[in-house]
Amino acid sequence: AIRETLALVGNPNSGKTTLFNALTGAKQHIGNWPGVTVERKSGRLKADNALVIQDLPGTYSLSPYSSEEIVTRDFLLNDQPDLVLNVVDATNLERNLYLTLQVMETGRPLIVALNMMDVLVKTGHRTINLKKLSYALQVPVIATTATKPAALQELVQTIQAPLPKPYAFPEYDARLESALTMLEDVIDQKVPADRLRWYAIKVFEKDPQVVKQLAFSSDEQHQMNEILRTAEHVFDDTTDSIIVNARYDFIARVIAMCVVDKDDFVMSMS
Ligand code: GDP
Ligand code: MG
Ligand code: K
Repeated sequence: AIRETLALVGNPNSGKTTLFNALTGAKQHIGNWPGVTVERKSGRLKADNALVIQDLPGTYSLSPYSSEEIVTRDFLLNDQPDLVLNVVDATNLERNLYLTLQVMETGRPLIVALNMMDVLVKTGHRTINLKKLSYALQVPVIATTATKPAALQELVQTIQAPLPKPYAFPEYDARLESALTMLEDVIDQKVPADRLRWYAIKVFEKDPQVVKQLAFSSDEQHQMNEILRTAEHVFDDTTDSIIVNARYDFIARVIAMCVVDKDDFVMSMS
């Protein structure tokens, strides 16, 4: 196999389990994640038994406030799966992309399965241009209906194809980007180079797990406080909500580029 581990991530009810079952055979390994009562399930790609698919808990975020979030982010960051398959509910694109952006912040290679396409088509209120979505995110986007496993060939082919080329990190507000660059300079000796942006964002958010892990010297602490204080002053907002807003701004630009809402169109014509 070209790669060994594929991690499945997505919001609750995005169709992750249905897709997992369709992609893997009957043979599944079920247990618990160490230390928490969160189910751990893995299987192998039916089309290639050498590829292990690790199902990760359904989650909306990669913050460190629930066991599901911690299990998912620790796996992405520390186990470094070769490829991440992000199941996105096409009928709830804005909210689902919020997790997609956070997965992209980890830097792991990524494919998006835009699921529930049958529901999107049936309701007919909205059209998503997949080519533009893929272009906007710079990752492969494959339409799926997980309840129709016979139609998953394109997804399986994409999983088996050579890794997608690395994407550029989603670029946020220029003032935020400059704060992140300054934080990267403070922490770049303490974290792996390919995860520098993830750690800079987490430090900016004052993520308690990451702050503890990085064990800053008082000099480093001082430099960081200075950067965070300046950002809060410039944005007149707290750093964690600056990041939340930056992600939603990015999502709004993506949506404007690739989504047509029929109702909006009717309104704008009248
Ligand atoms: P999970 O919480 O992400 O694991 O989601 P599930 O796989 O349990 O799916 C949630 C519900 O959506 C179930 O009733 C599935 O049968 C259904 N479902 C999943 N994918 C699709 C899809 O592509 N189309 C339709 N119509 N239903 C789906
Ligand atoms: Mg599930
Ligand atoms: K959760």
